[in-house]
Amino acid sequence: MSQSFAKNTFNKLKNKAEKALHRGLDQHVKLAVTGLSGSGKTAFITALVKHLTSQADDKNLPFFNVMREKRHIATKVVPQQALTIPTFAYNQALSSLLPLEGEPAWPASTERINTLRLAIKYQSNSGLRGHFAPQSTLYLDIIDYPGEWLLDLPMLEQSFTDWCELQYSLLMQTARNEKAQPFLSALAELDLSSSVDESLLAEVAALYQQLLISLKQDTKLAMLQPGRMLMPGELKGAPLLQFFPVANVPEEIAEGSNLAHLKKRYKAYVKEVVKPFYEQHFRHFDRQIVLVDVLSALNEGAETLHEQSRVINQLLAHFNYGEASFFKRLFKPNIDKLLFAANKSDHISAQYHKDLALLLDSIVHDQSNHLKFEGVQIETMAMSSICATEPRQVVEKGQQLACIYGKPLGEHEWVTYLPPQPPSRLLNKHEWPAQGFEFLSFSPLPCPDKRLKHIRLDHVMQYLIGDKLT
Ligand SMILES: Nc1nc2c(ncn2[C@@H]2O[C@H](COP(=O)(O)OP(=O)(O)O)[C@@H](O)[C@H]2O)c(=O)[nH]1
Ligand SMILES: [Mg+2]
Repeated sequence: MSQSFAKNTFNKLKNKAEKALHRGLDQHVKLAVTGLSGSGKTAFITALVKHLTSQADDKNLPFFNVMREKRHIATKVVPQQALTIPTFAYNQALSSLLPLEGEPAWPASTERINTLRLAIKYQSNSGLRGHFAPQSTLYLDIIDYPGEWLLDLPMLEQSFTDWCELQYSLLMQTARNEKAQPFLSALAELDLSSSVDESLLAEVAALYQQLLISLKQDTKLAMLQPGRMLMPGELKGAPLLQFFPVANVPEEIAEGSNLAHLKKRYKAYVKEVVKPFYEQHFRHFDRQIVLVDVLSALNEGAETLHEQSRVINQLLAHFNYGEASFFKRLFKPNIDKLLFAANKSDHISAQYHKDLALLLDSIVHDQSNHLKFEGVQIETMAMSSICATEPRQVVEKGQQLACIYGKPLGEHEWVTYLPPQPPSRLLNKHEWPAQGFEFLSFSPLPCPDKRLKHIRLDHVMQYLIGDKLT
């Protein structure tokens, strides 16, 4: 009697302890997803959620250990904790890719930060957790934010004068100069030292904004600041956004002048837009994936690819956690794993995926070495969140050609197409092939079985969160 009483109590206690332990062992990870607009953030998050919530098995995700080891129990979307950030429109995105009727289409693009929380329930496989708490839950907060915002990072360290020097000199480059003429001539007519004329400043700022937008659309150049001019969101029309770089900022700036206002707005932008983003969001991220549309950059040419490379390296320099790092002192970021993914690898044949990964690797190589030294893990991969093509072997003149089959974006005919081989390292201008590169974009494939296909999304998952699911 007394023995069974003791046993009972013991079991109760054990139960309680398990529950407490269980709670204690639930983990939270903030995974940030970024990349320039069009790099595939929406598609990536949609695919991530779809594969985890309804295609989560070892056949579909063999390189994701929790799947291969059959320890995944179930994943579902749960209410997010951040109440001020819009929720990622998962159902909307999915129904565009898997419509009940009609043709599938890529989800509409979003330009704001948004978030979604997943609860991943799994069986622990080791040690303490495995023994006491057979089931654990990983709460994964996925945060989607425009890469354009990240590009404002260097502004935190630049005075208005520094910023002008850099940005104005960029406008003198051949790639930008012609497009910049309307802005530059309006600027030439603006008397910077006369007393402020807000509507005039707004007009010139609008020309500068148009310039940034057209550079982005037509050239895919990446060094475009301020980033919020490209994605104003709720700041649309705010005076805070109405500034632009000028040539030769004098040391003495007359109070109340046009120039004084530009400087004031620049400072306000840095303080009230750039800084809060890092304080409220960025420094709380645990893991970061940066999606890079390498193939589109190759399509644009050497200049665009080199600029993307410079931008990535500038970014990485800011991730540098060395003691002396300005960034570290200011924000103490948490990110301990960083993944650069060359996305949309379904646009090329499987035999070239390696080249694509090597190319991205050669872009991040120098800076990544510094980061690794500081204990940040950094990796590059070629992947595709949502496969829009199928491989096709074609024999031509006795030769096997690895082609892809799909429906080019905006067209009605399906094509079998032999994509070019991407270079496996950053080529300089002289090495660039005369005919350039042409990689096609495709519409999403119809999926009668309601299952999305991916390329190496399981590797990506393993790298980003695999260690949290052991
Ligand atoms: N083939 C292919 N195309 C993709 C993939 N991900 C994105 N895309 C294409 O890139 C476009 C932009 O993607 P989106 O996710 O909206 O980019 P975001 O602006 O970064 O959110 C899509 O409309 C697709 O055309 C992918 O995995 N494979
Ligand atoms: Mg998006």
